Amino acid sequence: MTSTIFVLNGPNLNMLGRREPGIYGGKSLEEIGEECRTAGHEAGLVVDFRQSNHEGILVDWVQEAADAAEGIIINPGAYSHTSVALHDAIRAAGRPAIEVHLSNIFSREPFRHHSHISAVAVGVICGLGPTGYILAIAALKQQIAARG
Ligand code: CA2
Repeated sequence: MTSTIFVLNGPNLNMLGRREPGIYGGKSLEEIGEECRTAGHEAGLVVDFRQSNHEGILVDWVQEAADAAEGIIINPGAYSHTSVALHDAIRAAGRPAIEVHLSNIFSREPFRHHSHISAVAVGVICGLGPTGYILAIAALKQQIAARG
């Protein structure tokens, strides 16, 4: 049976490709979403790719994933560094979650070095640009299969 995964993106990631290409690369979020859908299809997964600038909407989607998805890939954007609500939602969802960042958050400002999400993720990928999402899809497929 085909599994669905949610790929969730947080605040300002809708700006990708329009500003700060030196940090985040030149691809738009729409292009990354299309690449994720293609990689998911090749892996036998349906990718539901979403973005919101609102913390509560991201929490709603993580809660939805508990029933509607087998796993979650999330780039929480700046909420990584602030959101206990997203931490709690991911913990409660009971689905494997992989945290992705386009940039290497550890080579940037100190306030980006801690993520509230990492402790409730099965793994974290950062610094590899959009490739990180594709690697996360392959890894999440393994996680889902291992859970039966
Ligand atoms: O590296 C990442 O993927 C981040 O999650 C991106 C967040 C940042 O707050 C995290 O520390 C690391 C910011 C996304 C903002 O994206 C923009 C894209 C273009 C122009 C402006 C912002």
